[in-house]
Amino acid sequence: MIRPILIHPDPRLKKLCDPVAEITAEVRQLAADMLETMYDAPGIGLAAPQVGVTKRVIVMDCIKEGTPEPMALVNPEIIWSSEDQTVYEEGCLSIPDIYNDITRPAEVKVRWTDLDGKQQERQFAGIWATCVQHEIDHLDGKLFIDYLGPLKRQMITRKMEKLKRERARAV
Ligand code: K1U
Ligand code: ZN
Repeated sequence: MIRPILIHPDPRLKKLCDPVAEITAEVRQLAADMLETMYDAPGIGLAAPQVGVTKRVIVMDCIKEGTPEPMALVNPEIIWSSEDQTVYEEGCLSIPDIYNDITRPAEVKVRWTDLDGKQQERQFAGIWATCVQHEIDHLDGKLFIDYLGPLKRQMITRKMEKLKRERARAV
């Protein structure tokens, strides 16, 4: 099921999400719905708070062409970050049509629980590293615009408020 994506500003996007205690059918369904929502948007990642669920679940697939590589990560944690930094022009499905260069560690090692309840670890590089950091930030109530200066952030927030007013009027 495709779930509606929350648009900034929304208090649910600012919350610290709760760890998942157990992999249940509900968690598996949430991950499946999030992947469907992400592919439909389209996007390369999605975090549970973006669909209004304040649980530590993210999904990603950064393969743009070729065989898809869907991933669902429960309780993801960054356990190592490279000294090397990289700049990527990030977007966010909760901040439509806004893109900005963001600097982050070029590589990260992440530990998470998969949908079978098994612990996994993997080192991410390139767009996968940028995306996993962007998604884990969502679980901590942080958006990519929080890395920008206050004036730019305020300008974007006002644009999004206007977009939300227009969308509300259109229904
Ligand atoms: O979390 C999100 O809001 C999803 C976001 C993930 C992301 C994008 C870029 C850098 C870091 C994290 C998106 O997927 S925005 C849409 C996007 O990047 C895209 C859409 C279609 C094709 C390719 C990329
Ligand atoms: Zn985002």
